[in-house]
Amino acid sequence: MIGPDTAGIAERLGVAADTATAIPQLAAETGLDVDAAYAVQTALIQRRLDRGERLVGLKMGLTSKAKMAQVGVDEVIWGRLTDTMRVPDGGTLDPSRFIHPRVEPEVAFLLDRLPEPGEPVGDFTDAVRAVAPAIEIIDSRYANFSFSLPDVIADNTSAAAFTIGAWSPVPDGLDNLGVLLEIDGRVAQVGSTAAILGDPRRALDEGIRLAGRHGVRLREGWVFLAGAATAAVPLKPGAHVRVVVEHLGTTSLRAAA
Ligand code: OOG
Ligand code: MG
Repeated sequence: MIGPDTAGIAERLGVAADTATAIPQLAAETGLDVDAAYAVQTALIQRRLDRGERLVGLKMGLTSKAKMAQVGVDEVIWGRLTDTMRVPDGGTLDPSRFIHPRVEPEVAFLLDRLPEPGEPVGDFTDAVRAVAPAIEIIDSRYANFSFSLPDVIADNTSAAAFTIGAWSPVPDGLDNLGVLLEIDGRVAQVGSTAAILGDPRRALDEGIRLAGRHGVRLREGWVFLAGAATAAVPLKPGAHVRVVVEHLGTTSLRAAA
């Protein structure tokens, strides 16, 4: 039997993102399983690299129960970040570039030298140079933000944009820091970094392991988003978004009106 048309599916998802036009789910119809979905994601990212974008990091998805429940998928997933997805801290982003963007509070790691494939991470402070509060903007290319596990993997785990606050040295503990997502000065979500796999440091182990299965190695100097600590909130035109992570500080962005 001939497998799913990886290049064709990546093209459909790429055009959906480029034109901010939602498409129907496609995994069931094309027979996409998890492995084939990561192959589509690779082709989708290659399409960006071919037009000059650079790979700058990795993001985890569905590392918290709140996120799993919100989208009805309960497996940890990972996706890729490119340079054009980064919005400066305090910067403005044009929400009309997206279909139905949502924002979520995250913790970012700046990666240092990582162990060889198959070796344990060992000391977290050897693997991570610095940590920061972050905002991820997600935008499913599927209508109604509705997808299956292979659908969301193929769609680069809904990655759209991200903002990172000032980097801090790695603190002693990261496992129980308060997290706040504010929209226009009002609290939209509250949580704790404990929601991220019990401890966001665990997300790095998972990222190394899961990406390694598909031949992807994390690189020194890359950014790593550990996954959202709370459910995501729609990003409306004109909104001011601020994330606070206890001890790590804040980061913000504005959606153009
Ligand atoms: C999938 C991406 C999930 C996270 O932090 O959990 C994610 C989605 O919710 O569309 O980025
Ligand atoms: Mg996220």
